[in-house]
Amino acid sequence: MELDFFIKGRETLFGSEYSYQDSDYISFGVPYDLTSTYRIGSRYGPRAVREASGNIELNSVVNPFSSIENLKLHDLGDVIFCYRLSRMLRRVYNVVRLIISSGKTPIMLGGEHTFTLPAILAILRRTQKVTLVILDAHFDLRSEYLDLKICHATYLYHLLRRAKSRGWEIEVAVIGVRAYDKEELDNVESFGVEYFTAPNVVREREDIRKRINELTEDKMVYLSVDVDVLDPAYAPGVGNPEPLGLSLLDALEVINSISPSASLAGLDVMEVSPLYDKGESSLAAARLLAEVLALFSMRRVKA
Ligand SMILES: [Mn+2]
Repeated sequence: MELDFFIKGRETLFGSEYSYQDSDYISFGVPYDLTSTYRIGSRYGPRAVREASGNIELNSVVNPFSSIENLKLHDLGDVIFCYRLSRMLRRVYNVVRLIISSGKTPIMLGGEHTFTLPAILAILRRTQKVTLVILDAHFDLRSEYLDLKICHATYLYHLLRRAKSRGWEIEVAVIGVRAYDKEELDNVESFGVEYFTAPNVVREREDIRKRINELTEDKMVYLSVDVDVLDPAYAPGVGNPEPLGLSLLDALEVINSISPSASLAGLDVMEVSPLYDKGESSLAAARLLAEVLALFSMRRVKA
């Protein structure tokens, strides 16, 4: 149609225009934040990250010879909102199930961190094992929080409990953590969660790089980034900002140390809450996504 020459369509992640069929990566947003306890507003995260992603260059800053210009990505749009969390969890589970059953890699834009639970359950149901690399200021390992069982502060607890009860193999490393309570530390112990605090990431750079590399060697890796892993100086627009966090470069260094032999089972970038800043957090999330995708697509070509 002649109008197509003049009109830009719907905003997609990185302006991608590939069809679903032609794509390796499928992105979708989850505009839901009803269990947020502090700064509500991550429902606007997907939209803000899409907008930011359309306004940065597609080269990789960290790996200068790679780019996501030709990344085969299709952006589905957002999961249809409904109030009831259980139904929303089910929707995300089904979206991820359908994406992976068509042989493609899901990319989820949050939305609250809660939705990492159904995303990984969908993957585990298919693969029975996964290595989880989580960047987060928090463990999210409470068994319940403020009278809610499933919420942004408890998703990892319920994921690990279900995985264990079904006999699925799940290895977990939480990186950049710096805010937790006693129950969570007990759960870290009982679930065997490996973790590196934010000060450790800076002080023991080489050791941590080595350990992440080892941990992910030949593994199916799911990477979950809660943007609050970054210091509020870099990303003030998140649900639960925590001082003393990572810089964007620290975070990218950690991600870069994922073994080249790992394959990417899925990826999410959660908790961007754009009402609390002037776009810094969405830009940080978009840049992070671009770097991760550049890294893995470079590897995909090599493989
Ligand atoms: Mn968090």
